[in-house]
Amino acid sequence: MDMDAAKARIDALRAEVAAHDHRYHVLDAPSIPDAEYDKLFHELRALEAAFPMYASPDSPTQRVGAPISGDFAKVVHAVPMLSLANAFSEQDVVDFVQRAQTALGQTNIEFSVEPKIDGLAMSLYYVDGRFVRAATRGDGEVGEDVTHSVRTIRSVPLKLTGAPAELEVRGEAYMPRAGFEAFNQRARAAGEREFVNPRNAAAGSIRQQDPSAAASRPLAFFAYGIGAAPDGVAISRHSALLRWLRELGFPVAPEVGVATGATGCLAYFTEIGQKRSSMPYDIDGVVYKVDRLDWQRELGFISRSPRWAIAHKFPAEEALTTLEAIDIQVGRTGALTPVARMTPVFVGGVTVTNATLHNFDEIARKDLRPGDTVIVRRAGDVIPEVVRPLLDRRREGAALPALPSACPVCGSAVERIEDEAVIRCTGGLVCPAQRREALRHYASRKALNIEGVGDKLCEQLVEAGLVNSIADIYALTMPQLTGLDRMGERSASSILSEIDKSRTPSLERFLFGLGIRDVGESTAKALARHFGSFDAVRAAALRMAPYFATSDALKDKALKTAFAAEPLIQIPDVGPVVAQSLYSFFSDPRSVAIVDALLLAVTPQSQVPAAQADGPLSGQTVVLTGTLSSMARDVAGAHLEALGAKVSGSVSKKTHLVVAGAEAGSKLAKAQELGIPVIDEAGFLALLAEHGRI
Ligand code: D41
Repeated sequence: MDMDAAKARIDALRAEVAAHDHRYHVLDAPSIPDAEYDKLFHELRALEAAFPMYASPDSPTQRVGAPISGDFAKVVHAVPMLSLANAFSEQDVVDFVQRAQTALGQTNIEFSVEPKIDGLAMSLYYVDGRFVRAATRGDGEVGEDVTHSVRTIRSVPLKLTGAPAELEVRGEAYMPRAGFEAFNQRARAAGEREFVNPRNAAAGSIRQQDPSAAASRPLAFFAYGIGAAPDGVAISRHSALLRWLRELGFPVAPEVGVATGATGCLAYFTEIGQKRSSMPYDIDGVVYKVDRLDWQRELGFISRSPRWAIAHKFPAEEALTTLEAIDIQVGRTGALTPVARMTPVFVGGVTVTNATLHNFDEIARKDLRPGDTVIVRRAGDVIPEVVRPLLDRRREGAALPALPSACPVCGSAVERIEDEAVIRCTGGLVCPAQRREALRHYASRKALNIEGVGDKLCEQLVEAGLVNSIADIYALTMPQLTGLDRMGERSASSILSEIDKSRTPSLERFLFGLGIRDVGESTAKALARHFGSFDAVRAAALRMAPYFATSDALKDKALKTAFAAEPLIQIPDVGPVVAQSLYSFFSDPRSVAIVDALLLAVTPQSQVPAAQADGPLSGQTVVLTGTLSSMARDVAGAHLEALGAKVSGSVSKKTHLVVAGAEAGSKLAKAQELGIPVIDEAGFLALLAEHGRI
């Protein structure tokens, strides 16, 4: 870079950094993520180092910490409040530990390890055990007097017993997450400004002029150190100092501990990282401090950071990137889901390129337009989210995407159901996207678990026209498969054998695999357990016809009562929504055709339904004998058990009912002898029908 270009860039960066400083520290309303700010700051510092002729005392790099807003009285810190150097990688930590150990001529030294609270550094000053003043850290030398707000923080002790004559306690004021949520909810309800995160909420609250306003904000405090060493207190370790502060009545983060060497510090980092999302306050890393105070003194500090401490930061959870496009994905049920396509960006420890935008209302609510610079967030293992656009970086002419008027894949009309945010393709299985998704779902691990039939193959099969409905995969042949791109004989034959293996699935996997709307894994399982056979599920679903014949049939009192007594509705997971979805599926000729074709190739395994404690046949013992032409004996038994009956193999005085099929022999004779009621197959089917089993 030539000198002129450097000068221009330095000036631009100074102006930009200064503007962000103002927004962050004075207005408590940052407009870019911290990591983005750090990048600008570092670029500026690097340029200033490379071009020292442009050094200036006015540069934001010459000031550490926050500017003084002028609204508050200034407080000069008797002992400057140092800043913490940062470590961003394991190597940085290893280097830090190595440097300290080499300087001290020691190995395996101990560190006080602490969560790094994402709050506001503060100094609390006590005289004769009385709280007299609180100041923000400010630039480390001079802070602001915020005694009036800090006095309202309930976890700050106002009176100490057994304290030295003078004591300055340092720590972080913060807003617990729960308090932050509640606070923002109230602000929203009152039409007031919400804060972007707990840190800014804490900063904004502390810098409130009106202490009663500060008092209504749920702030808290954790101590992490002291100013000058107090008189008459003999403490030789930082960990002991924290204990002493706790005994004096100061809150200290419960996660603090002691670790040995780089290995111990890194283990602590991992441990806290795992706890992070469940902790009640935001943290942005951990802090390691040489535990022995005499060693701290020996190490001293460089510029404004102690050589004996370092902050190990978690990877940034927010970053800026460009929203390149908003694509539309068509799901298995036809739902059109907008997806953000972004310039790849490293955030929260992974590279993010796509993020679901859920639905079109969400795009409008967030005002996201292709071309926008956006903030992307990814916390812990949470799915990435597009938080918001930076409006001041919006290109002219950027427009909200139009609502799709047709399916982007098959061109079919779309529908939007009232009160639902989703727009759906009406193409059903005409739509290749829905066909592909149906197949992918059917073959997926939790459904039929057909190994080798993944995303890519499903796409190829549908594209090549080999599979139009899931039933078609059972008709696939070797030549068809080997005709596909990149498909050798070996993989083709292993896929065919995997498909073959899926011909006798459990009932629950089969039901789940059909992809019936609103029938997830657990509902499928509940249906399978309750009904025991596919036919029974289908029959129960078809019994729903009268209730969904018109959209307000269920407003009829009598129908509503009958509905509540339906076998399907007895399942805990199943209410009107699932019932309607099941009915729609089993009454739609398109899905019926697929199911019937599928049942020629696949035999879902019937299972013994879980006995119903309060079924219509509860307490009755039933004996099955002879041959039934309409179903296997175990299925018949399963139906009876589902109705609460106990199925027994032998007739006795305790038998309540005998079902006698063709060619029944001695059991039938015995029942007649004992005068026990006997029904034939037709009677049995009528009984099952009466109770909604078929
Ligand atoms: O929890 C924190 N945010 C925290 C901040 C902590 N646990 N320890 C800290 N220790 C220091 C030194 C080592 C310099 C006394 C700190 C900070 N400083 C700090 N907070 C803001 C600037 C510096």
